[in-house]
Amino acid sequence: MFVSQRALLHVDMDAFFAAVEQARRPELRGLPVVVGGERGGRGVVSTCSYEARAFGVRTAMPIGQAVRLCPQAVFLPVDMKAYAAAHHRLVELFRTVTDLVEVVSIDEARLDVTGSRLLFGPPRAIARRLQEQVHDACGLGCSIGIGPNVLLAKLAAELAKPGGIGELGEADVRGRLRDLPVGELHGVGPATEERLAALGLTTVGMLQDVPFAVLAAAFGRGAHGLRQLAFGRGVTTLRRAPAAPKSVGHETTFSEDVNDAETLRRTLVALADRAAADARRHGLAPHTVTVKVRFSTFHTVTRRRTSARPLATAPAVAAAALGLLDELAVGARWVRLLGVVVSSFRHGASQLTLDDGWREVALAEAVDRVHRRYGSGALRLAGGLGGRRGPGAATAPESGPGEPPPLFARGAGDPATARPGVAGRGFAAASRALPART
Ligand code: TTP
Ligand code: MG
Ligand code: MG
Repeated sequence: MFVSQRALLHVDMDAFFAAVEQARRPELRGLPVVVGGERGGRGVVSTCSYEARAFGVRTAMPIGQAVRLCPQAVFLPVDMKAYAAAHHRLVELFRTVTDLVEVVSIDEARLDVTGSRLLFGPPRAIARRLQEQVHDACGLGCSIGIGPNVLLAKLAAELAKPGGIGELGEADVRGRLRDLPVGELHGVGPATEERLAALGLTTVGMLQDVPFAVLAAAFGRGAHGLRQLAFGRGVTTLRRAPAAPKSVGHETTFSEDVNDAETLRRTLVALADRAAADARRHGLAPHTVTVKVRFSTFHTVTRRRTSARPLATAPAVAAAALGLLDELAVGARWVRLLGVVVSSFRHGASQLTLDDGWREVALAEAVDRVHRRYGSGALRLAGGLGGRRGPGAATAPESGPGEPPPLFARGAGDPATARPGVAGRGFAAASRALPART
């Protein structure tokens, strides 16, 4: 009989970007490799091989400092195309173990192997096999954590770095976990760590034992979350990617009919912007754009165009939509409704980073993030509505969420500071080096 407890694997690649460089250039294996920019450049370290870490080089460190610490290191620019390709190969491999795979970041994934045990044996055996497969297929090393929930599995992976397999179960919560520094808990950021230290709480055990009232006095509503972390309680079910939609679109019914070409064009660009953003949120890149025009007579016409190349960005969708509007020769007729739909999704948007257009995609994704955080009026395409909404902006309902995974995993959110979107340690500084995140 198998125990019914959930078995999750957390896979995190070792020195991911640097390892991809070493895998494709065998002469770099065993050498200190720093990824983030050329020697003499002004960037920061994205990551470095463990050989470079031995010299004190770390993620988010200015390249100049890395050069001083380890002058003999090989300094390489970020090649996102190569890392994204490796990421896709890895995810495919993970899916051969279980179809319950949650991609956490470019180098991290969670696998629910609860049901795979009958076929592949105990979680540790599955993890060992997976490490071998990752090595054989991609020439990369990874660390794997096994746990009953995402928190313990991730922590186990971190403790097993590099190259190991670790396991943390319920029994460890009152055992091994107690001696760990609080900062090891995913979700306790540096600020919280400092505030805990001010209370004299430096280990997980101390955080378990401190009277709740003390914690509540210092952290208010964050106290509960901290206590949960201290006892290794985390989510046990993985987020599956939502089913991909066949099309996404937006339409506007004008509060008063419009026959002014400029207003129509600006409205269309705004609609294209939103449709493109929705597609990207689903990780999809459309090949087809459809424009719908309903006249004041209620007569409705549509026109569509399919392009061989994916329309990965809002400007590409907008250009196609404007072309279609021209073809529809609306002329001086009064228009009641305008709509843009994108469809024919063939590739994930993240795969588009493999094309030349990936910088543009990255920029568009950054704009999406600003929209999500500050509202859709925060940034607009030039040529869009210029901050003013079209006359009567009655738009179709937003398509569902389903955000693509972040490039790098972040903390589970710092429950004590509870600021959504605050990046994990070292993230903000290092991410500046990456066009994808700026
Ligand atoms: P990590 O998994 O945090 O680091 P790593 O894989 O390089 O090393 P480790 O063995 O400790 O897991 O991040 C994955 C990749 O994301 C990393 O190779 C480079 C990139 N990255 C940045 O570019 N900037 C950052 O601030 C972080 C954290 C990661
Ligand atoms: Mg990693
Ligand atoms: Mg990682």
